[in-house]
Amino acid sequence: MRPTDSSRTAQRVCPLCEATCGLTLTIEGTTVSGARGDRDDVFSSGFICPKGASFGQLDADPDRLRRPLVREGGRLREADWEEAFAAVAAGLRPLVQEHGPDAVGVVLGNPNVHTMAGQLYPPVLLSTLGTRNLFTASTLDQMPKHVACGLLYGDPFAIPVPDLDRTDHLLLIGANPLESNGSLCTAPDFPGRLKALRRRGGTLTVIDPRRTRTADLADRHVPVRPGTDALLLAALVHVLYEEGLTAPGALAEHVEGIDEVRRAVAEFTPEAAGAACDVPPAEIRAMARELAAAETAAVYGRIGSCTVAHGTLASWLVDVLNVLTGNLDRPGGAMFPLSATARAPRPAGPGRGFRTGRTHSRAGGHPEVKGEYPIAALAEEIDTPGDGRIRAVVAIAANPVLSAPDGHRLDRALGGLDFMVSVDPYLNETSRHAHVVLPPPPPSRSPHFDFAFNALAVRNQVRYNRAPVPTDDGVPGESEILARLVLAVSSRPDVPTGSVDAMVVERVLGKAVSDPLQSVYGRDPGELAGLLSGDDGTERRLDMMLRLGPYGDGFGADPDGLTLDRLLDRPHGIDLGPLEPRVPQVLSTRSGRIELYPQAIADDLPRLRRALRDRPAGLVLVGRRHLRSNNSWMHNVPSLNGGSNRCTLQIHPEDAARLGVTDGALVSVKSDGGEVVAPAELTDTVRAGVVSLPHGWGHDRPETRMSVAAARPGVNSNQLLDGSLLDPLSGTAVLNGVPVQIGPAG
Ligand SMILES: Nc1nc2c(c(=O)[nH]1)N[C@H]1C(S)=C(S)[C@@H](COP(=O)(O)OP(=O)(O)OC[C@H]3O[C@@H](n4cnc5c(=O)[nH]c(N)nc54)[C@H](O)[C@@H]3O)O[C@H]1N2
Ligand SMILES: Nc1nc2c(c(=O)[nH]1)N[C@H]1C(S)=C(S)[C@@H](COP(=O)(O)OP(=O)(O)OC[C@H]3O[C@@H](n4cnc5c(=O)[nH]c(N)nc54)[C@H](O)[C@@H]3O)O[C@H]1N2
Ligand code: SF4
Ligand SMILES: [Mo]
Repeated sequence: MRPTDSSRTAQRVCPLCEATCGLTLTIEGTTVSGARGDRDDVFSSGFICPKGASFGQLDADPDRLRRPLVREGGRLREADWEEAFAAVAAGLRPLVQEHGPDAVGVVLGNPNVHTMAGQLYPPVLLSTLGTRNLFTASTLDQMPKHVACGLLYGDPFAIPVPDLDRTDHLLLIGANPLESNGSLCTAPDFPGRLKALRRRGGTLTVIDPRRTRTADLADRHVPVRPGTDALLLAALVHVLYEEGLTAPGALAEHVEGIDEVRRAVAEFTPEAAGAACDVPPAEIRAMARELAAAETAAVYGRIGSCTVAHGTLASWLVDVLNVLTGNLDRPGGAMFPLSATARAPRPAGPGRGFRTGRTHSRAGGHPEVKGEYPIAALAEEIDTPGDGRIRAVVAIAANPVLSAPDGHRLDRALGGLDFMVSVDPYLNETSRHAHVVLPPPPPSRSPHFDFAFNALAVRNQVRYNRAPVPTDDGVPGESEILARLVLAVSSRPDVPTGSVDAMVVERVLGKAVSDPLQSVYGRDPGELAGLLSGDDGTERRLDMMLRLGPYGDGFGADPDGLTLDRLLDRPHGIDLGPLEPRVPQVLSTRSGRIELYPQAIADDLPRLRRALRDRPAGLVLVGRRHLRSNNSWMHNVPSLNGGSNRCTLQIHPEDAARLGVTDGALVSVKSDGGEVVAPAELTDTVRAGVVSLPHGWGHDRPETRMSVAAARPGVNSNQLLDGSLLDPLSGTAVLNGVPVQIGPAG
């Protein structure tokens, strides 16, 4: 649509992936008619991808729910908001009263990290409910990284990111930022930044069983056998010790366990590991030498190194390599971002450390990790009879029927619940089971601040956007929806919504003024609360976090410091500078040092040693992402759906010839967990022995309302998994490197 006289523009950071690009939206009335990259954005400088460009279409999708749905006589019907919240209270409260808080399972999906509401309210909901049954997308994703960093640095959120713009050598493992635009490494225009690395004479190595578009940019592409990265990385560590290439440098005084790691990797010679990973020993040695020789280097692992059987070990080894080569915490290496809403830095010293397994799940006995149980175990917690069974589910921005293993079992389990509420804009494979669906307004009607991704960004910066378009009268924003959900499960459902934010403000400020390390120590929390700026509770909480944060004004202590009002004056954001060294202050291990060889890791290493020897025969499955897609929920946008964004089984021509599979023919993919049928796509971009199917498809269930997606449903790759394969240290589902059999369908 062409801009007209009546059109205006507004800034809005894109919530559709971790790159957090600043967009300039064109708005006609209340409709977003266009989106382009914001050239003045302090971080993204005008970059945009096809998903960001489709912001308007996604925002105005006619299938989006605009009113709540309430189940009556087995069917969902539209209802008003008061009725919907009353139904939630009536559904949940008696169950909690009769069976206790653990009868409610809370399921949090990926978009929660992309909304303000999803970051601010679920913690309050969980503490109000008091349930131990929390399941999130983290155990389909980055939980191994949290565990590895928790053990190494004492804080599961202290995740170093590659210093992309300054590094001389990037070793990238199981990530495809040319399609995903990056993950646990927030960098708008990741592709451009990789090209810039090459232009300034730097080198890129990509480890991936597929020759991805990212691999095409690399100096070296290593088509590893799926699921064996931990072996390969252990061999790289082995070579560093064997050839005297370890050089932790200034970091050494802050590290313990360097000698123990040497002994731990003794068995992982390039010869032994190379045979298991299908990487020639000479190439492993060359990779280790390149890493050690680079002026600066960063090792970075993502989905392909996390959602595998040794995900936590691989994530640990990534950081071990960064430490041993002296690249952790130095410019050009792997560094800890410092976001504007982080806790203000404190003096170095011993901390509380990190541990898992404080509780165990009822049916499967899985240890808690970061207060969560594996989402692969959600179905069994619902469908295994007995005391403490989950009888109700609160799902916020989650579609586990497609994104987690064994959707058929979960589908049945959700269908048998006493009560379920979904906060979701779509009636999809998961929300169709809800008794109440509460739809948040589209992104144009929501304010935006990146609590999660600023802490993972390759440059410190901060941006805030008010909602570009106001919500209609009487239509709550997602913050209000979640606050009212908190009240619905609390003992005081009738108090005003704003009391949830007021309670959080009171608690946080109360803690801050009694902390001698805070600039507000000794002040009156009531006085501080009165100083908060903002139009609503969400904004006042943001103002509070900014002012208490590392760049904040400390409520007047630093008159030049950051406040919400200052940020509002800068619609394109504020640059806070390049990443800076943060060791030892960032550490909160019990020793106050980097604990390079934690006991939990030592205890899991025998499993990796066994993997040197037992190499499964046959084909294995890996996933893939497509640029114009996002997990399970963007197949309903016409401009993104179609073309090469298809649910096909990619197979190498040699494997295809051996199995009698032809291009386009339907093939059966079978595994221990199940079977799906998909069209074959012959391509030598997957290595021989490996097949690839994308996830998030399978939009063929009844009683959903996603008409575009349903017209090209694809199949659910996670139906090949039964949920029993997990990385034991993190509870993360094994989604890659799954043994499968392929044959003609029929
Ligand atoms: N086989 C395989 N499976 C995978 C993966 C893989 O690589 N391979 N990847 C895994 C990963 S990394 C992840 S993160 C998970 C993701 O899995 P999920 O966390 O289930 O996330 P999505 O599939 O993105 O579904 C998001 C849901 O949120 C809704 N939604 C969208 N926007 C909003 C919003 O603003 N507010 C609210 N309340 N809801 C919203 C959507 O309609 C949808 O129902 O999938 C995992 N599954
Ligand atoms: N366009 C788009 N962007 C997205 C998403 C999306 O669905 N679509 N999802 C978002 C989410 S939730 C996340 S978490 C991020 C993920 O971001 P990335 O981690 O970059 O995810 P992928 O693109 O799936 O890349 C994973 C790569 O690992 C490879 N791989 C598979 N198994 C192995 C293995 O055993 N070893 C190695 N070394 N490699 C392996 C796969 O071939 C694939 O190329 O992307 C985010 N951005
Ligand atoms: S790269 Fe990610 S954040 Fe940037 S426009 Fe595309 S989807 Fe949005
Ligand atoms: Mo993810």
